[in-house]
Amino acid sequence: MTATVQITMLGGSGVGKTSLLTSMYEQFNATVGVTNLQLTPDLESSAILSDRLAELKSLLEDFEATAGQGILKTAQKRLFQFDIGQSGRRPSLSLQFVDYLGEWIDADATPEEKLQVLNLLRESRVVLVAIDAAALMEENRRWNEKINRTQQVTDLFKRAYQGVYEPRMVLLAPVKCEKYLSHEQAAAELQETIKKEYRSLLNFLASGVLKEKVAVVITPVQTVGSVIFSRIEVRNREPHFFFRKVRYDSVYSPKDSDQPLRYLLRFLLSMHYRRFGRWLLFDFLREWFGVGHYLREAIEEFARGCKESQGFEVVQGRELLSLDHQ
Ligand SMILES: Nc1nc2c(ncn2[C@@H]2O[C@H](COP(=O)(O)OP(=O)(O)OP(=O)(O)O)[C@@H](O)[C@H]2O)c(=O)[nH]1
Ligand SMILES: [Mg+2]
Repeated sequence: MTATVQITMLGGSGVGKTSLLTSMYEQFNATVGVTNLQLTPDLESSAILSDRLAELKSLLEDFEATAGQGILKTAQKRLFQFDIGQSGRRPSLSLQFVDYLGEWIDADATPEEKLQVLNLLRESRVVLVAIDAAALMEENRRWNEKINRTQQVTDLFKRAYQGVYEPRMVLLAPVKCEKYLSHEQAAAELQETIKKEYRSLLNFLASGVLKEKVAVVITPVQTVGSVIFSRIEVRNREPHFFFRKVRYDSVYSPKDSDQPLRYLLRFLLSMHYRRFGRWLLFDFLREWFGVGHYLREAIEEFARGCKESQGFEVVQGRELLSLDHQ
């Protein structure tokens, strides 16, 4: 039996959701390959993500980091499916990443579009909130609300997470953060700013039953890597964020894009292990030992590679990421 879990990429238009998913996809094999697991994308997902990857690899020396510039703008909601299981066996878990159009949470989105996002959040086991770090950090946070829509993201969670029964994970993933991870002090500043700007969301997730049910992790990712924030140009009151390559011949070199994937798999496999364990105990005890063993090993392997410093932090719900707590 294959269990399916849904994962939503959340964030305003152009913050970097599709790029984040692309750079995670690129890391799948390197991250999972060291375990006894295999991750297999469906053919359409791998074809589309390979195209996005090619675009990320061919960014210009000086480019504007907005939807439709650099990489193709997401034109419709898409599901990317990846099956995961013991190498050579039938997959036991299927991951479905949902990538939607950031415009759906814009002020002028239709009620139907907003409702779709709300339903996605309700149904998703894991939510990756892509946060445009340049909009968050530059010019005294002046553009943060406009681009990251922090308040709206918070309100969406408040509505979606009423009556949450099963464990969830929220990954706050600052992207476009090359400049802010250049040294330890800058990384700490990024981390603090996130906690400050998302305080209302974090407080909500730490309230009542949610505290035990929701794991929250901050995982900064450089989905391009070899570029740095350059300037903001304002035209017709709209900000345009520009980045440039560190050197004219710099090549695409994403950093830490394996991290959200590691945390995500650590959480999902721990949950899968606990759930699987309950019903398998009756019948397939012998097989379970085999299955249980490879899952345990994989979870421990992912945990070993999870970063917890230089901007990374498990804000709450550490027990949901481990097998010690049953
Ligand atoms: N410097 C830098 N630029 C990035 C990074 N991630 C994304 N970008 C740029 O931001 C642009 C928009 O990224 P997308 O991934 O399309 O954003 P999105 O959130 O999927 O946008 P919609 O699909 O329109 O909602 C890309 O064309 C890249 O040029 C990053 O980590 N660093
Ligand atoms: Mg997109």
